[in-house]
Amino acid sequence: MTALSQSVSLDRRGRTAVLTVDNPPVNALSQHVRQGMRDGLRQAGADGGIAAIVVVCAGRTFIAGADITEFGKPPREPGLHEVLDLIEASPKPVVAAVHGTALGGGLEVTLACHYRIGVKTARFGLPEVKLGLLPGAGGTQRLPRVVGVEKALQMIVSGDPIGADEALKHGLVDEIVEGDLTTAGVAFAEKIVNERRPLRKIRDLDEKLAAVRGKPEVFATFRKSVARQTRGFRAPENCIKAVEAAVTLPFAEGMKRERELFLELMASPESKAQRYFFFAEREAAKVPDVPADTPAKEIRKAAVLGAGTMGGGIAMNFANAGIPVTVVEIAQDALDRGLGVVRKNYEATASRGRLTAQDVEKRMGLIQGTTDFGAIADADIVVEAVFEEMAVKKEVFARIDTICKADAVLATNTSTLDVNEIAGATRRPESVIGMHFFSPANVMRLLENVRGAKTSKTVIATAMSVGRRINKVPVLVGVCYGFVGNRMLHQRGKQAEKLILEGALPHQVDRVLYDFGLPMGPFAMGDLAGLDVGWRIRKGKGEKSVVADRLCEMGRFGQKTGAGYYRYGPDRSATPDSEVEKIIVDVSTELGITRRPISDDEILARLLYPMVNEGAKILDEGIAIRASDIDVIWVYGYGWPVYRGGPMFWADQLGLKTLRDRMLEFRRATGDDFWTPAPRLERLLAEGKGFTQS
Ligand code: T1G
Ligand code: NAD
Repeated sequence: MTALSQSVSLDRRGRTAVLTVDNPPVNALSQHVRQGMRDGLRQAGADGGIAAIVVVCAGRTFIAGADITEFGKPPREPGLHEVLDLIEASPKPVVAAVHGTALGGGLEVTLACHYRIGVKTARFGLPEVKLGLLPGAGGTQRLPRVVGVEKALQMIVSGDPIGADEALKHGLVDEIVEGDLTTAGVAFAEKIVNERRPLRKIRDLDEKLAAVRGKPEVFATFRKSVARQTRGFRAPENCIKAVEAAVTLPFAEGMKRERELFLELMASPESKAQRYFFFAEREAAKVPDVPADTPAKEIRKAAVLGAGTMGGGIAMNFANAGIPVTVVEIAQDALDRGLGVVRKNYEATASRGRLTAQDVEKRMGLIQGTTDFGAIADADIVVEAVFEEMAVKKEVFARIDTICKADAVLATNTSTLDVNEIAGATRRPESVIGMHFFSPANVMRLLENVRGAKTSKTVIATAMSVGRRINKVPVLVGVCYGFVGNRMLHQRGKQAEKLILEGALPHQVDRVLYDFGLPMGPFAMGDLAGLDVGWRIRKGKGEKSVVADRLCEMGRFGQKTGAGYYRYGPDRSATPDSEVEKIIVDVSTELGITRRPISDDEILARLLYPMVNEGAKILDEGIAIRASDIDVIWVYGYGWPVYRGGPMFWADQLGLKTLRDRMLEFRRATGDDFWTPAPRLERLLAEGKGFTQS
């Protein structure tokens, strides 16, 4: 075995050279990997005793792409294109042997090889679009030549990987192998040599491109089919253009076009944001004082208290992960209603072909309903989702404290109440943590885990790991009113109401945020969640929101009553309602406010700047560990467009001076301390730093 660089070695098995990449954790194509591969290909190429070459990886996966940490830095030789050209031009067959994931530049390496084999569990994908990029090393030119244009478009624009069986079906791999992969790779290479099989260069294939040449409707139809989910993203269109170039241009020119489109994206603010977010999401999993090797409790059995809007969805998450879950309700009818909603949700998913009838029964089989609290005695984790009233919560926690086993994790899904006070209702506050799911709980990926003053590290580690196991993105936050997401949302809500009293209208305010890239604005969101939820909380706290209160007094709770800020049709389409506009104008008059035209720019600043400013306070109070966690919360919990990174990253791109100065302008205009910049904002500005730059 010859070491060619710190991460690549060359070995010889009979007449086959084995090039092994070993660059933990995911064999990214760092400079030393590219250099080692180049040198290995040259050596094996020049060695008369070698008839074939196998490329294989050590560790848990095949090459998972270019090294994202090298992006934005000066390029270092050799480039990936040089390595791939060496592979494809090799006079000896080169076979890629894949396990784990062959992603991005990793899949492009296999596409430059003459043959590809993989293990049954291997996955193949081009996820570059998720980084705001496109496959920049021939993926957009070679993949359609193998799997066809439609399949290539689907894989490249979704960025989602396919499994080995599907890869075999589409000709992306030549064989699925078992046993030791290197041995299987060498055997396959020997077979190729012995059978004098041709050196298949994908660049020379044209049949699947010809099938689409002169049919631009294929691309038009595809563009239409992805328009909704790619709204605001820059990369998908460049991906489509690159595949179009594969169909309309000779290979070498197609590669040039791919390069132009790639470099355009690499320089774009959207890709910068999405690359930032890739690492932000991975950082969010790390809790500085809870080391990664902190033992987490094994969760074999779960329980959920309350089968209402949230309880049912939370139970589905456990069942979806194969974890048996007991759902406890106070009354049989409430239980039947709640489990009925769960079954309806599963059947709706099955009707869309995303689950089989067997899957539905299997998951329903994992969910046991009861009104007997005793049934949760052996649960490893209990998630409470009962009414949002402190007295009810404390009664429930005192009760489960006497029932649950000593090392059970006791979690509350409260969205506003003090987790420490709830924990205080037990004799084991160290076992209590907030697990704040977002509605609909079986869909929204965000999970705000709320660390109480006494929550133990094992309980934190357990909540973080079970969060990932039920396919959520867990972020650890501290105890305060509304935690991170809702606390920032609350600041935005205050301005939204002021804006419609001063002259804007709900649909104008909502359009500004929709155009910015959010799924909906504050008024449409209120109608979706139900205006009565906030109304009950405000009444409980003696607070007022004049227009919203007036709508609720009229029974206009939003979508659930067919009218709120908007009027809703049978298909739930929203229409601005002149009756609401009249109420708003009347309230302005009653409050002595002279209405004025308000620009979209002012609306955007007044909605988003207070959120960022509140984010700064949250960081100063240590409620969030890092600014990028706030961004992960907003992207996964509130649909903040990932191509803008998140509110804190966005503020950095906007410039903290711009933000601070505009806030001071608003403060001068209103005399309202609401617009006072947070100390952290002023401090970072003075230090010339940003929220997300350390
Ligand atoms: N470059 C650098 N670091 C990477 C990396 C990469 N491509 N992929 C992962 N890491 C780090 C990650 O930050 C984390 O670090 C650790 O590895 C484990 O990752 C020319 C331009 C492979 C499915 O987009 O999807 O090729 O936090 O926690 O859950 O066309 O990582 O431990 O310090 O995610 O098991 C295209 C990205 C690049 C794939 C494994 N490739 N990676 O998931 O582990 S662009 C991708 C993943 C490209 C070419 C273009 C996943 C994974 P740390 P992890 P995991
Ligand atoms: P909900 O009113 O829809 O459901 C609450 C359920 O709890 C009811 O079915 C009720 O019968 C049951 N219940 C009440 N007391 C009980 C008891 N002692 N034991 C067992 N069951 C009992 O309320 P929801 O919207 O599902 O909210 C539940 C919790 O989740 C609240 O704390 C809320 O703040 C929080 N939350 C709600 C949302 C949301 O969007 N609705 C989002 C995040 C968090």
